[in-house]
Amino acid sequence: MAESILGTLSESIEEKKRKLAEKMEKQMLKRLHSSAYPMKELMAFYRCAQMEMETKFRVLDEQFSLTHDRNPIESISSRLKTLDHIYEKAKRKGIPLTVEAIENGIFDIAGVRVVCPFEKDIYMLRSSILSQDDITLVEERDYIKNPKESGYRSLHLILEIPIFLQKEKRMMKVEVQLRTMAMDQWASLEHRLMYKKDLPEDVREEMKKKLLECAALNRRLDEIMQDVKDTTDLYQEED
Ligand code: 0O2
Repeated sequence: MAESILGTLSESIEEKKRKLAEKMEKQMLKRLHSSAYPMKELMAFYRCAQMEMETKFRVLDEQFSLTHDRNPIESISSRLKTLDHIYEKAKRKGIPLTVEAIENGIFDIAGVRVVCPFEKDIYMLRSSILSQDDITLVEERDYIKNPKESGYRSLHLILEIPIFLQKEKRMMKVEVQLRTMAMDQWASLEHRLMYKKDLPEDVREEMKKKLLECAALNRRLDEIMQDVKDTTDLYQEED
């Protein structure tokens, strides 16, 4: 009897705690939304940083194409994380929902994706961008040399870049993902096929295996393409 009363009591305490946590989270979100201007301003700064970063890569592409008669960049795309995704990530990482904590704790709010024909283009662009004196490397994850368990490959750089405002210079972080066309094809399809799909566990595992197989094929494709390029380049140089 006493045990069941205690049990019910602790359940109701847990329920109260959960409701309080929910209430606090709602209040924090409300505060963040009501501080709409600082958050809007931060997002505008990220948009500017994203534009600056895109331009840097476009300039490198233009200049390289002049000297090498081909483009090292196939495409560039950008995205800003939505507020919902920012809040979700902040919650997952235990980051307080304040504008300052979000800026200091989430580095991929602005993202630029650069797709290259060949793997060597990725590392050439990496060293070109890092040699620019207004760029600082904050973090690097080389999922090409060390692919993720899923098979995902790309080079991720968190770069700090200045934006020049009316009366100040502000340093902003941008995540740059560099990939080959094969890596991009795999990542886009894998994301579309697996993301938020409610698959039975055995089917999910089976599909993961197949996607890993595709990743290995894609990797081989990149190797062969690079080899064909390097070989044909040798003949071109001899002409
Ligand atoms: P979106 O819409 O591309 O922005 P976290 O963000 O915490 O999950 P972390 O450690 O901050 O991860 O960064 P990580 O894992 O180095 O890189 C995250 C981003 O890389 C993802 O962003 C994807 O763009 C991409 N990525 C990483 N792993 C995979 C994968 O297995 N498959 C695919 N298709 N993409 C991957 P977001 O925020 O998840 O999405």
